[in-house]
Amino acid sequence: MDADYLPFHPNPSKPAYSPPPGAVDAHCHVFGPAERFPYAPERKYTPCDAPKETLFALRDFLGFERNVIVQATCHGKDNRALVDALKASNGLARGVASVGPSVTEAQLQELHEAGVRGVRFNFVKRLVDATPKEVFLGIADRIATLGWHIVVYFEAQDLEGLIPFLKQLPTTVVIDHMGRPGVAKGVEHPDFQRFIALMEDPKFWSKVSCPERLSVSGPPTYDDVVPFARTLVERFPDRVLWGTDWPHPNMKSHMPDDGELTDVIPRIAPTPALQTALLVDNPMRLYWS
Ligand code: 0GY
Repeated sequence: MDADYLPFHPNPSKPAYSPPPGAVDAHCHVFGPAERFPYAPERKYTPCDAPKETLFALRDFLGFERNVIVQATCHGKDNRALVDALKASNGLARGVASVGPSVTEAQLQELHEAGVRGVRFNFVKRLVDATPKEVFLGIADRIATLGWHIVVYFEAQDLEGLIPFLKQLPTTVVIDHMGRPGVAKGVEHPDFQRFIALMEDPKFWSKVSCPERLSVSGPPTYDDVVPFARTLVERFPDRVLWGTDWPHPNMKSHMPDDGELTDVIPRIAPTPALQTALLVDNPMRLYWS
């Protein structure tokens, strides 16, 4: 299978916004190279290779100092490309892995030593076949003892049914991409208000990321996504994270310019204090303490 989505932007622009010293890109991926780290047979899409060297160069170019690299579904539960990138990062990257119930204690320990601090549970039906909740709960209990947290990815229409499960999880729970709100509905819509109500529970964190996936108005400014992210940043300043989502897997509509994405930050976090919380203090507390 050849790559079936757009390649990442070959030449992102330099952002006008300068992230504060120590800023973390807390949601990004590495893919392949396929000849060394083959894609999972069960994958739902095939990415183009997005190697660690390119990620680290982008980090420096955009003005970030660290990365949190998240295992994406195209690599399944084979975390070797992730571990390889973490080991090459000189301590400047942490990871979120994907594991199954058969993972051994030794394997979890090895992931921890490489810099993994969380697991990802994916509920997006176009990306994965469903995993029984009991399986996730079993994994959750095991990783909780390592001090890890859980990253969950779901779409807005599935939140209501997931709430009892999410409340049951024994660790901090980080929700990808604001729970993927339908931005045309507006911030006041009951769907996003349900998400905000969940966030009132201090065990939940949100990534205020991925305007490129959520926007109807589109690039370069992604205006319709800004009020959603800004609402979360202002209301829950100590429990929000930001990431580029490079290399933007599975994007078919357009490929974002990572410089333009970085320039959205001061619009969703309008003060230096909010920017430092979002980009430095929060990710450092969750991934490096
Ligand atoms: C993202 C978003 C997507 C893909 C994945 O694991 C994945 O394959 O998360 C998506 O298609 O929305 O965060 O990378």
